[in-house]
Order: sequence, then C-alpha cells, then structure tokens
Amino acid sequence: MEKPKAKVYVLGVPYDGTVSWRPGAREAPQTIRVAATNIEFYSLRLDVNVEEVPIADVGDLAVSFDVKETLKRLSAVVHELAQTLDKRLLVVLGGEHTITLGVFEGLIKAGLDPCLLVLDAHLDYRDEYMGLRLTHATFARRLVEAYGYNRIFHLGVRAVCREEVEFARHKNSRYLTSFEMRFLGLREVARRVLAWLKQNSCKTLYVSVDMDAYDPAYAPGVSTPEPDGLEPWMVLELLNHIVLHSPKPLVAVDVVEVSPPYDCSGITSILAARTVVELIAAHRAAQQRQATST
Ligand SMILES: [Mn+2]
Repeated sequence: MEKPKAKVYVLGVPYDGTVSWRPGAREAPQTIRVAATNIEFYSLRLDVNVEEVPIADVGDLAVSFDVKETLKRLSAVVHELAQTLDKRLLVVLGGEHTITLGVFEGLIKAGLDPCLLVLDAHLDYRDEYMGLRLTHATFARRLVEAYGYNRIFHLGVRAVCREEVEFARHKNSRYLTSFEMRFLGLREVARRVLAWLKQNSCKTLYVSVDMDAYDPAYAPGVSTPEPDGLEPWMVLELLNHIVLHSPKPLVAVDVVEVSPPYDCSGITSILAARTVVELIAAHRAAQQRQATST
C-alpha cells in the first residue's frame, strides 16, 4: 500500500518573548493541538472531511530568547517546507504575532511571494514599542516597509494609536474595522478583499489569524483582548468564501496570540483549532474546485 503523503504541514512556534501584557502564548501550540484532537474534523460548511486530509505535524520550532534569531530559524524552516507548498498548506501555531514575519520571509525566500490577509484587533503598525523595533506590536510595520504597503489587508481592526492610523492612511494600507465589517456585510467585505488580491502582483495568499480579532466573549484567552470584536460565524464564513474564490492560492495559515493561562475553559484554543480545521477544509475545497474546472 502506498504511504499517504502529507497535504498539510503543522508547525508550532512556542515564542512569546516580546509579550507586553498577558504572557503565555508559548504554551498555545500544545493547547491548540490538544483541542484539535478532541473536536470534529468534518466541515459541514463545505462538506469536506478533514480527517481524510493527510496532515504531518512537524513539531515545534526550537526558539531562542532573541527575537531576531527566532525569526531567522523560523524563516529557514518555512523556506525548506515551502519547497513543496504548490499543492500543500502550511499551518503555523503561534506564539505571538511577531512570528508571522518569519513565516512571511520564508515564503518570500521560497519564491511564493504572498499577500497577507490579517485578522486582528490591532494594526501592529507602530515604529517601535516599549523600546523595541521588532515586537508583536510592530511586526506589520516591518513587513510592509520591507515588502510594500499594499502587501497586507487587515480585517477586524478596532484598537490603534494615532501613529498607526496616520501611517495606514498615509501609505494607503488596506484595513476594515470590526464595525465597518458589520455595517458593510460579509459579501461586500469579501468582494473588497478579493478585488485587492486580484489587482495585487503577489502570487499566493497567506492568512494570519490573531485570535484577538474575535470578540473576547468568544476568545478571552489572548495576550491583548479588545472589546467590540468579530463573531466566530463572521470570521469562518468570510475566510471560507475568500479562500474558495481567491485568485491566488492559499499556501499558509497561522493562528497566533492565544494565551492559555488566561483562557476560560480552553475555549480560545478550541476556537483556534476550529479556525484551522475550517481553513484546511477551505484549502481542500479550493483545490478540488480548481481540479474540476481545469
Ligand atoms: Mn492583535
């Protein structure tokens, strides 16, 4: 019998070295894995059985105290895994949001040239935070400075400082607040994200889910919770629709900023696991759709 080949790689990054408020994201790769082994893997939304998808858990990155060294190692591992990502999906379990920068750099090095769709209460566009230039609160600034201001589309934004809003407006970086999203409705939000993907010269799609994009009522166990957030049905419907209709293939996904010590009854880890399962299902459905149309 032929050995099943992995269609999805799962990599944990237990790093929270620059955390400013509620530490613990280093524990999240394990708690999300435990949640994932205990929830159902059938996506009724898409009629995709994720149990049938061969998934390889490649373990956790050996992290350093030093954020730059951690990102360097992460970028190297992602670069290696990305050699075979043309038909596969990389799922990264954080860790704090800074790790997205390392994953992004690894994908760039592998020639996958991604656009980054970020779900986050925050813009993370500060130039520096508490004396550091490379932190969970500045990673998006470093990313767009290096790879272009049109690389990121933020969804669910509602907690910013003046510097970040002025930066985003001045550079014409795309974002929608949680309240704009509710007012516009999901169809219009999806239409705008898909239009951005279409006109962008990037080649692939990378989705980063900061769990604080969800309302703290649903995801209380995060490093920096903010009220007035998104509801799970909104996020899951929207991501499914975008991945299914994206003109650029989905190659990577991360869930970041879960802080298990602050989680009530593990519900944030469970929602993170559900988010990953639905994204794997959407990736599978998009591939099947593409295969039948060509
Ligand atoms: Mn955030």
